[in-house]
Amino acid sequence: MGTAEPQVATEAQNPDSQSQVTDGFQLVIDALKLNGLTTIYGLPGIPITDLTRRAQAAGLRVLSFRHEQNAGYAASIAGFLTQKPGICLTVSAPGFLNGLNALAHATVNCFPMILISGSSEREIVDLQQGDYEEMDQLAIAKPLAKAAFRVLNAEDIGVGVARAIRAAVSGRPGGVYLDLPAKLFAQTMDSAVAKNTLIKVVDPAPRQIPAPEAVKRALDLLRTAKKPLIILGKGAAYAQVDSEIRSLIEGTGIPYLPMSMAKGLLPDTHEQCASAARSYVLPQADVVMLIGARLNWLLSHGKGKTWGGKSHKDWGGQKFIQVDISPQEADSNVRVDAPVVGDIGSCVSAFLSEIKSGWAKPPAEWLSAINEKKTANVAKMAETLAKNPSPMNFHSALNVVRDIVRANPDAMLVNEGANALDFTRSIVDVYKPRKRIDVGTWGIMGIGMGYCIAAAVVTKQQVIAIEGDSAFGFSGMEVETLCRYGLPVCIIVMNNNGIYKGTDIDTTGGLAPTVFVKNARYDKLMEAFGGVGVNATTPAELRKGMEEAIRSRKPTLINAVIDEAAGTESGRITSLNPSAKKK
Ligand code: ADP
Ligand code: TPW
Ligand code: MG
Repeated sequence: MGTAEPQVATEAQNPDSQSQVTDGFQLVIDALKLNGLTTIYGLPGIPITDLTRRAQAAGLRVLSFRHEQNAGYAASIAGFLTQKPGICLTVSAPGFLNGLNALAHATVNCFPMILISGSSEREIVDLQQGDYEEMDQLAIAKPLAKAAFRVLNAEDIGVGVARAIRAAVSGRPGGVYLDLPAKLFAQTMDSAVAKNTLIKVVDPAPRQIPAPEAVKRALDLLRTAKKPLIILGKGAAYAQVDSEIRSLIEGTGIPYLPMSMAKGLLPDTHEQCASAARSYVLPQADVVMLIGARLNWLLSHGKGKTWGGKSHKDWGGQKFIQVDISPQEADSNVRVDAPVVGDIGSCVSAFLSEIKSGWAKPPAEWLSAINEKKTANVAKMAETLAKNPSPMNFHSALNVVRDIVRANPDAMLVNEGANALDFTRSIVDVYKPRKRIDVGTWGIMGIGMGYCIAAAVVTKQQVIAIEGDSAFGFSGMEVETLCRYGLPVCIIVMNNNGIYKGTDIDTTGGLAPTVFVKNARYDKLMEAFGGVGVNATTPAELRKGMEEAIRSRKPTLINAVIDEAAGTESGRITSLNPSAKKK
C-alpha cells in the first residue's frame, strides 16, 4: 500500500492472463477519483474501515469525524461551495441513520451530496433474520433523498457512482444515497476489465437555457415596475456566476435583498443593498424578481403582512418573476407571473444581453425612499452597537465580529443559534460571495462544526463561527477533529446560559428546559485537545482573542460571556411559536 499506482486487492496474479485483480473497495475509490471526488467526510467501522484506509493510501483526503451527522453536514456544505457532490461515508444502520439527517438537509437546501453507507447482507436483511446492523437502508433513504441507488456487483460500481453524481448535481441539486453492501467490497475483478466499467461523467450539470419567450415575458414585466426589487437566494450563490449577477443588479439599478447565504454576492455595503430596509421594501415593491430563492417560510410565503397583505394569508399585490432551475417551483405559494426556468448563469446572461440595449433606472422616488429608511435604520443600529454594556450583549459582541470580518473579508463565516443567528445576520456584513454559511432552509441546529471543518478544508481560508451556546452543543465534540487536523477555525460561543436566554425559571422547582449550567466554560473544551481557549467578558477581550486566532490560525474557542437576559424567545421568529399564535 502507499504507492502512487492504483491499488489492487491482492498481489495474486491471474494464472491465465498474467493480469492483476482489483476489488470492490478499489473500484469505489477509482470511480470517485476518476470524477474528481477526492475528499471523504466520514467515520470508519464495519464494513467501510478499509475503504477509508485505502482511499487515503490512494491519495484521497479522508476526514474522520466523531459523529456521522457532522461528517454529513460537512459533505453537504462542501457540495454547496464546490458544485461537486460532497461525499459522506458511514457504516450501516446506526451510522447510516446518523448521516441521514444531513442527507435530508442537503436535499431540502438543494446542496449536492452523496451519502455512501455500507450495509449488511441483502438476503439476511430482506428475510429479517437479524444480521449485524440490519436495516433496509435504501428504503429508508428514498423519501429523504433526491435519488437512491444500491450496487450489488463490482462491475456496476462505475455506473452506480456515475448515476449518484448526475442525480446530485444536475437540475436542482440534492442529496443522493448510495448503498454499498459489505459483500460488494470483497468482490474481485480483473483490473483491466474493471477499468472499462468506470465512467467519467461528462457534463454532470448541463446548462439549462431558458426559453427566449420566458426571458422576454420577465423583462417586459420588470419594465412596468415602479418599485422593482430583486431577491437573491442561496441558489444564486451556488451558481457561481457572481460577476453576471453583479452586472444585472448594477445594470438595472434595481435594489436587491440577499437571503442569508446570498449575503456577500455583492458586498452588503453596496448602495443598492436594501437589507437595512427589508421591512419597508417587501410590502412596498410592485414587481419582485426572485433569483435562486424560494417563497418559503423565510420569505413569509410571498404573502401576508410582511408583503403588505391585509391579514396573514392575504396577497400583498406584488407580481413575481422567478428564476429557478426547477420547473415545479413557480406558483408554490403565490402566483408567479413570469417563471424563468433555467440555470441561473444562463438566465442572467440572457437578461444581460436583452438589457444591453438600455434599461431605465427605477424611479428616483423609490430609490430615495429606500435610502431614507436605510439611513435611519443604520443610524439606529450604529447607536446600539456603540454601547458598551456590562455584561456584554449580542450587539456589543457582534460589533467586534463585524469589525474583524470587515478586516478579513476572505474569512468564512459559519453561523447558528437563534439570537446568535439573527443578530449576526443583521449586524455582520459579508463582502464576498459564499462566505456566509448557516442554518439554511430548516433553521437547523448542529451544522456548526461540520460546516467549519468543510469550509476550512475546501477554501483553506480562516473560518469564524458564531455559535449560540445551545447550537454549539449539537456538534461540539468535533473540536477534537478541528484540533487533530489543525484547522484555522475560530469559534465564538455566544454564551447566554441557554436556549434563547438563560433566565427561565421552572416554577415547580426543577430545571427550566431552556437553561444550561450557569457560567459554563466552553473554552476549556478546546484546551482539552490542544487548541486555544479564551474566556472573553468584554468586547476588548473578544477582539484580542479573535485577532490572535486569525494571526496564529490555531483552532480557537472563545467563550463570549453574554448577558443571560439579552435574547428573546425564538429570536426573530417568535411569531412561529404556537404559544405566540394562541395570543
Ligand atoms: P434561500 O433559502 O436563500 O431563499 P432557497 O434554498 O429557498 O434559497 O432557494 C434556492 C433555489 O435555487 C432553489 O429553488 C433551487 O432550485 C434553485 N437553484 C439552485 N441552484 C440553481 C442553479 N444553478 N440555477 C437555477 N436555480 C438554482
Ligand atoms: C436540530 C430548535 C432553534 S434555535 C435553538 C434550538 C434548540 C437554540 C437556541 O439557543 P442558542 O442561541 O443556540 O444558545 P441563542 O443565542 O438564542 O441563545 N433541534 C434542531 N434544530 C432546531 N432548530 C431546534 C432543535 C432550536
Ligand atoms: Mg444561547
